[in-house]
Amino acid sequence: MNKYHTPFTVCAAVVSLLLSFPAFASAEKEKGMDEMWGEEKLSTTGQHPGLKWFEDDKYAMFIHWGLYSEMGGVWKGETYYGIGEWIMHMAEIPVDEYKAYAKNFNPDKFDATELVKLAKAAGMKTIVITAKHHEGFAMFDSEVSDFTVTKATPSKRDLMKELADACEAEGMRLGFYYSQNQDWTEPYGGNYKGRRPQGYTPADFNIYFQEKVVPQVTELLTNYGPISIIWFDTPGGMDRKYSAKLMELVQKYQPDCLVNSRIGGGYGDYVSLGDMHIPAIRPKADVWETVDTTNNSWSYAWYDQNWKSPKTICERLVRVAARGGSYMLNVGPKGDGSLPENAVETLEKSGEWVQSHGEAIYGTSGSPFDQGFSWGDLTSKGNDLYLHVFDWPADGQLRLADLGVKVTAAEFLHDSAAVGFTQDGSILEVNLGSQVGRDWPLIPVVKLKLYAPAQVTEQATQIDGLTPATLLAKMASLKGCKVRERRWMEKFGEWKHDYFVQDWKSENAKATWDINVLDAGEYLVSIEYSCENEAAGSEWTLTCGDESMTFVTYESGFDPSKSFQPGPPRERNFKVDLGVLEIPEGGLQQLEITPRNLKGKGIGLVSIRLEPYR
Ligand code: FHN
Repeated sequence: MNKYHTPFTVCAAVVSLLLSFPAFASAEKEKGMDEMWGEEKLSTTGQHPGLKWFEDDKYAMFIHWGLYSEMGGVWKGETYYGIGEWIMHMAEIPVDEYKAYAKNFNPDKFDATELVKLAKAAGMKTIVITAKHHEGFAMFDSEVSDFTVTKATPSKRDLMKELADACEAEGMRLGFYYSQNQDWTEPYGGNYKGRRPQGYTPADFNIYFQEKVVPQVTELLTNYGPISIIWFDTPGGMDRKYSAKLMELVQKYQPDCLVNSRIGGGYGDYVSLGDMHIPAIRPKADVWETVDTTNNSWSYAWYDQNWKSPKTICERLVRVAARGGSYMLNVGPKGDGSLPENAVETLEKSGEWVQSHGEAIYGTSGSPFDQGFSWGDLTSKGNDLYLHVFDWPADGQLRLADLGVKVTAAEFLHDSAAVGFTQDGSILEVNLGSQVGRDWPLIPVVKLKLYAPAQVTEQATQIDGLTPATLLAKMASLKGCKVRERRWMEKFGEWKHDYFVQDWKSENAKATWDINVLDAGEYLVSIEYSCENEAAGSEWTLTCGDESMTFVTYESGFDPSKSFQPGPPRERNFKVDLGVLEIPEGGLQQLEITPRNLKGKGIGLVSIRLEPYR
């Protein structure tokens, strides 16, 4: 065996192992992780009174902490790359050995108050922690299981109680993550990793549910004071009667508590998008959140040094708030309860920005524009608009299309220094000036004061002549082709998402974007696409008014995600510069792509980028 295992070898081994057990072979087809999310349309979204605080607070801490944290990505001296809390699955750890490992769990460096204070310093208003993850181990005292921190580890500390007390003392909201479907160490639990008992049928899930889930969720709802969120996960395949029962428990014991959509069955108070999904366009759900990681893995993994910078964290928070959502950022303590230094530093540093720019985050309503900009994004509150500048534009100028209302003043939020602007007809120009010679916050924010709330009626992508613009697949009108969502993992458990136009039926097919040209002129056009072998050599025409350009597309090859997920392989995305296109006139126009000589089903077109060409 190699020293290091990739998820590919591990998954392949697990699948064949599962198939070697008759019970698994017939009844338990392996599901993709995204199939397990159980995303469904909610009927109850927007009705729970608790959604007011949820939407206002915007920012929460997620914590993945369990036995897997003590392993830190290593089993018997071997490193398993991927999300750490899945190590039992990746390393095929036998159930007995996994359970016995609990004796090594010693949270002697866990200080609940310190953790809550860190969340506060980061600007977070709620903590949601894994009370029980898929491994089945309870981080709390439970009467119905021996596989708990209080009974199976030497420490015997009820860690959830310690956290609940610290949250109460510090005025922090508390939520519990509970894996209601998957339980890898329970013989009747979802995706049990051992051999099912003689005579097992899938209906026996009911035994696990009634004897473990119902009592444990009840314990969490009754023994730890007020709970703000019960965060369920991976319901995929679970009958909706179980989701209904869980909802009933929450309503009975803690009616103020919110429940996320991963309870399954179409229940829940708000939608949790797919992991790590920062949506480029405002999602359809009324109330939603994105859950994200500080590095790659949710739980601690010794090798994972891919820490998001403080600025990246703030940008992702702003992007989510700008699209009207809430952001929950995860940290993974080590088994001893201490946090990796980078996680602490990054949260403290990003927290300084969040605290000093709270006015532009908390209680905001998102951007009046459905999509963000390459230079940054917007949030709004009442008559005020906040321009979050991620990338200082080359000549210090920003240009925005019609806000529908007069701007009365503009200033930097951090020091109230006035910012120059002109509002001529329908175009607003904001003059940030030079970036040089001043001490800027991580993300400078311009506060625009308006006479009334902005009334944006035009959502066409703005081509401003100053900064690059991206035309996304999801914004296109389509004829003879389709838009699809695609999710893939770049590493095991690390999700990416995009939308792409595909299945071009004939040379009459076309994808058309409305664009709002604020500055006519020359633009460098590039596209991002994937292309399978049979479509290689297709020719395409891109047209805007009387101007057009022609290009050919080549095979883009496969990415490695087929190693981690069941299902067909995914083509890699290519980014290619096509050349310079003249857009001779300002105002509302259309840009369209059509096949000129179609091979196979053509490309998967992700986006078109227009960059001012000077
Ligand atoms: O399988 C889990 C994973 O371990 C992690 O807890 C994430 C967090 O959203 N949820 C599931 C996968 O989506």
